[in-house]
Parts: sequence; C-alpha cells; structure tokens
Amino acid sequence: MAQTETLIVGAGLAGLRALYALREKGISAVVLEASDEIGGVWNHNRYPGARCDVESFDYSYSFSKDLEQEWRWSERYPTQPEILRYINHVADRFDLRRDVVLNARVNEAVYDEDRAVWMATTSDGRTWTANTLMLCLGQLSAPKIPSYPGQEDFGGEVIVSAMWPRRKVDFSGKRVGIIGTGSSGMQMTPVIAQTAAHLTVFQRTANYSLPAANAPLTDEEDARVKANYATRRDQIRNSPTGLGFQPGKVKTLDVSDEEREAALEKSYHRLGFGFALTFPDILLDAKANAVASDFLKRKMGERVADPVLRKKLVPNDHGFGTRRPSVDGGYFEAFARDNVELSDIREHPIVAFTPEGIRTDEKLHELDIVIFATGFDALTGALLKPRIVGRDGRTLAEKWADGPLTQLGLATAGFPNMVIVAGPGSPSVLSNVIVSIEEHADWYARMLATFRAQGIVEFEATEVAEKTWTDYVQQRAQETLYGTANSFYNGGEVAGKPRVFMPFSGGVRHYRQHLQKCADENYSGFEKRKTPAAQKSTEVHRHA
Ligand code: NA7
Repeated sequence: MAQTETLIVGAGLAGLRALYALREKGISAVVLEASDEIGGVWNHNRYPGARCDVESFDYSYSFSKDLEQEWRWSERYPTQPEILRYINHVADRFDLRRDVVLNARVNEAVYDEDRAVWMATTSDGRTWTANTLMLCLGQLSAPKIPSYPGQEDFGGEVIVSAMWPRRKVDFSGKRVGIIGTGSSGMQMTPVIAQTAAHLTVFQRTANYSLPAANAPLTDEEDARVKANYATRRDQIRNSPTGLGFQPGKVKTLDVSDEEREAALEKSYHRLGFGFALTFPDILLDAKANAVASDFLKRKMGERVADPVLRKKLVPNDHGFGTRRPSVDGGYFEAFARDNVELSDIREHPIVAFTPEGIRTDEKLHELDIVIFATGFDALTGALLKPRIVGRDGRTLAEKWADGPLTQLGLATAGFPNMVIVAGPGSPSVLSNVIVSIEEHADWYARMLATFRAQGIVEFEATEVAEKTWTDYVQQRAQETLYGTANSFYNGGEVAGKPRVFMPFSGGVRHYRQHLQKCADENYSGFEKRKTPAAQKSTEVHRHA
C-alpha cells in the first residue's frame, strides 16, 4: 500500500497546478491519472479544430514569472496541441512528473473514519492511503454519449469528440456526420469540411457564436503583454469572469440606439466572451438580453446567405449567454460549401442508425464516419464516476442525489479531508477556469499547511455552512437569466439529472473575497479536529 499526504485525482491543468502549490508548502502529494498521458481534457479532446476560446495569454498559469516570460504562444486563441505542449512543458520545467502516476484510474475512494485517512484503489490494482483527497477531475470531462436504435449495426466508424483517437483520422473522400453543435461541433465543422467528401451537421439546438478574430501573435504583441503581465493578471483576477473584461457601466436601455449599436459592434469584433459584459445587465435583465441576442442573431444571419438555412442556424429558443455560447472560426460560412449540409434534427429527428448511416424521419444520410460532439455530464459527472464513500458508508452520489451541496464550492459535509478543485459551487465553468484552478490550488495549499501546523488531522464542512452557501449560489443564480434555459450549468443537458444551477455566478473576485474571509476566520464553515470524530465518539462511548 502506497502512502502520501495528499492524493490528487486527475493530472490535467488543475491536478498539476495543485501538485505545484502543495509542494511549495512542503506538503507531499501524488497525482493519480487514468490516462497514459497528462493533460486532462486537453489530452482527450484532440478533434480537428479544437482550441481554447480564452486568449492564450490568459489561459496560462500565473505562478511563475519565468514561465510567463519563457513561453511563446503562437496564436491569440491556443490550439489543443499547443495547450498540450504547454502542459507538458510545465510538467518538465517544474519536475512535476515524478509525483504523477499514469494509467491509474481511481475506481473507489473510501474514508477511514478511525484513522482519518482516505484509501483509494486504482485500476492498476494498487491501494493508496492519504490524509487528504483532492479531486481535480474537470468540469467538462465525463463525455455524454447518446445511444440510438441500430447504432451497433452502423457499418462506418463512430468517434466521440472528447475521446478522440491518437491516430490521424483521414476524412478525405469520406461522408462524415457530426452530431452536436456546441463549441466542439462548431469548431470541427469548418476544418472537417475542408477535406471530407460530404459533411452533415446534425443540429438539435442552434447556438450563439461570435467570430474568434483569431490571429498569429506577433513579437510586438508578445513583448507588449509580457512587459505588463502582472497588470494583466491583476485585471483578470479582479474581473467577474477571469477574462479581464469589466462590465460596461451604463445599462443597455439607458443609452441611445446609436451608442448601443456602436458599443455592441465594438465588443463583437474584439472581445469574444467579453461581449456579454458590453452592458452590465445583459445576463440579468430580459429586455437587455433581448437586445444583445437580436444583435447577435442579425450578425449570425449575415454570415448565412441562404434564407432557409439562416432560419435554422440562428438560435430561436433561448437568450444569448443563458447557455454557453461559442467563439468560432468560420462555422456559419462552412455551410456555403457544396459539400456541407445541415440536418435540423429538431424538425426531422434521428430515428435510427442503419448499416449505411443515420435515418431521420425525412431521409437516410449515408455516412462513413459519425462524430458524437454531444457534450458532457457537466460539473458532477466526473466527480460521481468513482465510488467515493464518506462517513457512515454514504457515497457522494447518494449525498448529491438532489444536486451538489458544498461549503463555498470547496468541500461537502460527511466527506472529511476531501476537497474539490473548480467544481460545483465555485465560479468554475462561468470563469476562465485556469484562474479558478489557481485560486483553489493556492488556497488549499495554505489551508492544509495551516491545519498541519495546528495539529488538525480532520477537517469537515459543516451542514449549516454548506446549506448557507448552496442557498446563496441559488440566490445569485436567480438574479440572472440562467434559469430561462436548459444548459449544462443547471443539469438540463442530461436526462434524469437534478435541475439545479451548479456554478457560482457571483464572479471570481467576489468568490475570492468569500475564500479570504473563510481563511481569515480560521477556516469558518469547517469543523477542525485534532482527534478524528470517530475516535472521540468511541472515547465518549467508553466513558459513558
Ligand atoms: P456542449 O456545449 O454541451 O454541446 C453539446 C452539443 O451536442 C449540443 O449542441 C447538444 O444539443 C448536442 N447534443 C447532445 N446530446 C444530443 C443528442 N442526444 N442528440 C443530438 N444532439 C445532442 O458540448 P461541447 O463539447 O460542444 O462543448 C463543451 C465545452 O467544451 C464548451 O462549452 C467549452 O467549454 C469547451 P442541445 O443543445 O442539448 O440541444
């Protein structure tokens, strides 16, 4: 049985950053990774066109000034291969690999109440013991794969975008179908269209998207950012979404039509996700949202010449930002190609797969390759995959049956010495996730170092604190328009999943203030014990 102070589960951006933070505090840790490579979602999502829709300067670690200066991003929005190279560079640069165990999927983690330790068993047959269990399993990392009648009879190849094969997939001469038009489907469409003989995009919901305005980064741009990186990082940490954009000060309807149009036009062309903050009320007020949505619908419509196609491709059932929008590189324009076809599966649903392809209630689409770009069981999916057993034999899946409960997005009562990085109850998917990851990693490292110095062997979120925080997360969400759509923010994307808004929508700056307050109050909302509660109760029992 192997032993360490902290077991980190997952070697993506979060797990590696947590390892670095813990080492800095002299806390030993081992990272267990299911795959044979580090990188998390950036290891698995190798589909053509995969890239981050946060600018590369900001989708990068801030913990090392040297790293910031040394690394040279090549484009404004980094591609998946470049991000994976970056992650591998960081792992080598800071000698992180020596504490990473690959091919070790955690199937089960059980809390031993008497000893206040976690015991984790992995797919390689080993058992690990640790004082603390730190879950760095990602937010959008448990793929959601639909099953259709006849799927097993399909004669072609089926590929899942989030489990993309390592080999090169050759689309030339192939008839390809993509199911799903979220960021993944939208990113791969224009790329695959270039080589496939024919591409059919199966769309259930038309999605909002802004043009990426991607470009190679010049040496001047690189030097300019690196000369002022600290200021840029500061702006990011103090912005609502961790992207550096501050909300406009004047409300949408408080400016003249000309001013409003000019402001929307400006942010449309420069800011990607910053568009949502052009005015402070776009995600808060239905009328303001309708104005921003109409602007974007017009813009998307201008990118599609065919009026019938335009009607299908422009969203009509939800407001901008109430589900995650996309930042695309030529998605709408791809439909002008002779070899690209849209299948509106809301109008003509998929009936079944056949040996030849996909049959909708309108026609048979003959296909050689079908790609599922159908998204993820977001936020809780990956956390609930391993069997995590807390106090009294209760599993995390049982505890969260009606939705996740957390104290400050950090931990959940009944699961002592277990923490979650960038999961439910924290800004997570509503933020530049790397900012949220770094915030948690450093905060936990300080917390664990403090507890060690204080002789605390067991810490546990209280039920009162987690109820207060979870209610607050709901209250903040109710102030927004997020509740008006089914999305992966609120469980609406998975049949049977509790419909609960999961991330904290109050912004990364506000969230950090809560974290700071918690730490300042010697980690309020947590019970801290020098003897495990189970031992104490045995003692009490004995004395009685
Ligand atoms: P998303 O954004 O969750 O998109 C998934 C897409 O797949 C979306 O268009 C779904 O339609 C569609 N979908 C899901 N299930 C089905 C079924 N059963 N049939 C047809 N279509 C389906 O995932 P992505 O991978 O694109 O992006 C995830 C994040 O990764 C992204 O936001 C970035 O953070 C990076 P629906 O809208 O549910 O009707």
